[in-house]
Amino acid sequence: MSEILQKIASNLYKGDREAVAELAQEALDQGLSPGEILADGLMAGMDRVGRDFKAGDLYVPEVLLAARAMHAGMDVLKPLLSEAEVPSAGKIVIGTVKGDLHDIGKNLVAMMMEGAGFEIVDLGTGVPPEQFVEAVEGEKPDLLGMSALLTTTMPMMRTTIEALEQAGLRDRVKVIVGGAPVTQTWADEIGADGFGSDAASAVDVARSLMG
Ligand code: B12
Repeated sequence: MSEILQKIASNLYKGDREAVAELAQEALDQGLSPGEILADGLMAGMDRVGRDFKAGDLYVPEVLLAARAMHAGMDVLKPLLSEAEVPSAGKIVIGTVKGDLHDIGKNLVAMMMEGAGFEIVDLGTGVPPEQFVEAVEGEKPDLLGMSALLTTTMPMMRTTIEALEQAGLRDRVKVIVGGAPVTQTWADEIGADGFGSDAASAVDVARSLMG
């Protein structure tokens, strides 16, 4: 892998957002594609952050700094990703469920989906079922993505799916779910259409549901 991509990954890991933004621009100037910089620079760095965080070698403040650096790199790539890569892969409304304020994973999923050509409507965090329903009605997305990081907020996913059913909108949208405590078994149990254990598999699932 090229040296500059490794530098992007290691500066993202360190949470140095200025360096990540500058290096992303430099990589573009060297002729690397935005997709390559995203996958082998930014995501590679974030994967390492995720692994070390799981192992207890990194703590929350470091994860937040790395996420900020990821955003800085994405800001450089975003305009190019949206015009250069796949035209429009589909539209997704995404949010973290009511009662839950965790958004690092959801933001990563949204960024990866955007990189893969999806149009994103991000409702943010603490999104109540009725707001998801309203967005499905108004935005007419192909997919609805819900994130939950707390075992106490996971049931909100089921409540939201039920609210979609009650509003007569369930057949209009494919529902995908994710977040650290969420599993395929849970997704099946609540009647979701798909589950993604990380941002890359979220994109794969979204693509396969789009046919
Ligand atoms: C960072 C963090 C916080 C930050 C959140 C900052 C932010 N802006 O998000 C802060 C400090 C604010 C926080 C607060 C709390 N937290 Co917290 N937090 C975490 C921590 C350390 C990391 C979560 C994270 O960002 N991971 C990194 C991302 C990249 O991973 P991810 O979220 O899993 O996302 C990936 C996948 O799951 C998937 N994915 C995620 N969403 C989606 C959506 C879709 C559609 C798809 C397909 C895929 C997908 O793709 C993502 C990218 O790969 C976890 C510990 C852990 N190991 O998970 C605890 C953790 C989730 N928190 C926990 C708790 C208890 C809390 C608090 C209640 C603490 C308190 N007493 O106040 C509050 C709750 C606040 C609230 N109401 O939400 C517990 C939950 C326990 C449980 N089983 O319910 C955990 C597990 C810590 C622990 N071991 O106790 N937290």
